[in-house]
Amino acid sequence: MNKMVICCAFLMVSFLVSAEDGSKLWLRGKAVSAEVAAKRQIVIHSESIVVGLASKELEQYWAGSSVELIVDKKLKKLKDGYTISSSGRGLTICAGEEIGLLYGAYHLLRLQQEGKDLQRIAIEEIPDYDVRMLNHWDNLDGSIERGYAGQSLWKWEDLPRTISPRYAQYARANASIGINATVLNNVNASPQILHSDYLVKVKALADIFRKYGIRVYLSINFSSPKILDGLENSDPSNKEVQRWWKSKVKEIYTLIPDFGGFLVKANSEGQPGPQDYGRTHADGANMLADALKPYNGLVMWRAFVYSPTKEDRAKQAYLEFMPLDGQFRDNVIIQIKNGPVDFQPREPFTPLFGAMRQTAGMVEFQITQEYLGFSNHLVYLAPLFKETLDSDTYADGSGSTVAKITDGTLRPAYKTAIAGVANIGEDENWTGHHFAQANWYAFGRLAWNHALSSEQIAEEWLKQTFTDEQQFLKPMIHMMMTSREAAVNYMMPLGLHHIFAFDHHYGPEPWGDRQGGRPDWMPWYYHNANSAGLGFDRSATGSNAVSQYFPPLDRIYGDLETCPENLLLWFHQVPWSHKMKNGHTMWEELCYKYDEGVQQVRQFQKVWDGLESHVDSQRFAAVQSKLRIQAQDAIWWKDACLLYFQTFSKQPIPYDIERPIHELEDLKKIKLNMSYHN
Ligand code: BDP
Repeated sequence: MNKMVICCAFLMVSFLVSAEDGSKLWLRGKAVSAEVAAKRQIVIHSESIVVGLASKELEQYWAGSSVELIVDKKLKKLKDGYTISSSGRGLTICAGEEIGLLYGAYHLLRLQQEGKDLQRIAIEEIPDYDVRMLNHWDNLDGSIERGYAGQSLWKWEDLPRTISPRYAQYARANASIGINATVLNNVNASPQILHSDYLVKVKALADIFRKYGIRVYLSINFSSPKILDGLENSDPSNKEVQRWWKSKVKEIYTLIPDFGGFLVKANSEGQPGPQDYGRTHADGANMLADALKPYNGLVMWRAFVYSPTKEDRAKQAYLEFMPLDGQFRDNVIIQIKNGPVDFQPREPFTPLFGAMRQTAGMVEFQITQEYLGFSNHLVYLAPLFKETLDSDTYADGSGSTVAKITDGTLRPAYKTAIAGVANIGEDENWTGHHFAQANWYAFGRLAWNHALSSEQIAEEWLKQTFTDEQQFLKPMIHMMMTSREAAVNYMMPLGLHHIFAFDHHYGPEPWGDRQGGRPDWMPWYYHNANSAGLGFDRSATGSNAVSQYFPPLDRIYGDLETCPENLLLWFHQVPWSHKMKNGHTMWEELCYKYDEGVQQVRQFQKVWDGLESHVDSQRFAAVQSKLRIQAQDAIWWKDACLLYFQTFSKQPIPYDIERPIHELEDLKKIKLNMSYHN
């Protein structure tokens, strides 16, 4: 070998060693040496696979003292949680259910990874929600609706025979943060998922996930009986249809004894549902609930229903579901998007939370960034999740937060649940953007404990995923913590919403219009810009959506003077000259907010570049490049929205902020070639 070849080989090897594609997520513990392992014991008293896994994780990665893992079925109050305590001899993890031991093991490993003091430990962890679930919007052809991290992880063609190693890696990552349920397929569901050929594939996945405490659920198409088996209709009051579902459910449970249940999008955006037959959502949900009940299965019935009527879209879920309160079986949970329109950068909470007193409700968040820059923008979503969970509904007086309404504290429930629409695909780094992994992580952590602060979760994640060096952590926690507000600023400040480009939802299109298209899919429906002002009047003089909120929120939101300024244009059509609290006019404030958003992203770039020495070169370059896209997009958003709204406000952009660098007419010509899927 000549010198050149040796040198190249050496470079190759060192590249491979340092190659960092992000595939390890936050699970980067180093395997302990035989010497360290010999000094301590991991003691278990069970043959079960889950307990075996807990012990294996500790054997491999735990560098501390001995650990004993004990299941005590009497510890019911822990649910699937655990305690960890220390004594002279070492540590003990106790749980009421076997899976609790695995969660406890991951907790210990997390503390170790974070460099926490492990000498004296007294931990008790009880999860806030029973069902902590991901919703995959994955189609059977491998595409993902609103997926920005490549194709689906599920290789339906190859299942059940070929098992990708990523299935177990996925399950392990979820278990490490307490996620215990997964809906495998898109809410816009193909009936085929219930075909026997597919159910054996689903079983293969369920068999892998079970070891990690994860139950599989499926989205179903309400017309399945008719489409799959040629029944005359899929009317829930038709006895044959009821029988069909009962026998389908039996078939599923024979294959998958711990199957979780169904997620249903019915009579929404063109999906079939009970209303096709003059029946109600309750009729449809109850039919499925009755079929699932003997197996303790659940129905997650989505409240995301709206139709192009004269009624404000933001009011429709409430109008549809309130009259049905009390009519649902106890194993039905109404799955409600955090905001009343649709996963926007900022929305108030959906007023159905708290209003339904006799029906279980759960929050649905979107982890995939359909409306937040796809996998191109660094937007840390824990503050958005917390904003909803901590919102006071005032349903039972002050302190009735969305979290307390949904976690069983204020509304007894057969099972409590929370869902997040997954941002996971087959990309090496799972989520497209390295920092989008933090949103998967944050969802899991908050589903377990909604009282955790966004800062704490960011810090945990950064320490495990990158490094615990303070010079890195401090600026990066700050960047993550401000990133959601930055996105709101450069996209839709002051309560603006849904002014996205049609269909794919990437980039601005406040001027957007489609001949003959549904008004409630058009930006003008939401921003109502005209010479008088900007915003949607949802006060008593407008759509009166404010009346769906409990006092005093109805009054607070309904009055221009008391409405929080970050929701002003959500609830009011505001004159351009309206004086804001800081003395700016609404128009000036809009300009400053857009500018602030752009400046924030430019600052993110500077901070990241300055941290190069703390990050491996591969992830450094990847994030740097994404931040460049984000900065360009932020300017695009600002120019598009300000130049367009200026045609109504007819006022100058304040002279102390950056001037637009685009022409409005050029921006209007941009048509991104993006499909709905991927
Ligand atoms: C919207 C998405 C659409 C989903 C829908 C839903 O644009 O792709 O099918 O939500 O949640 O935001 O059903």
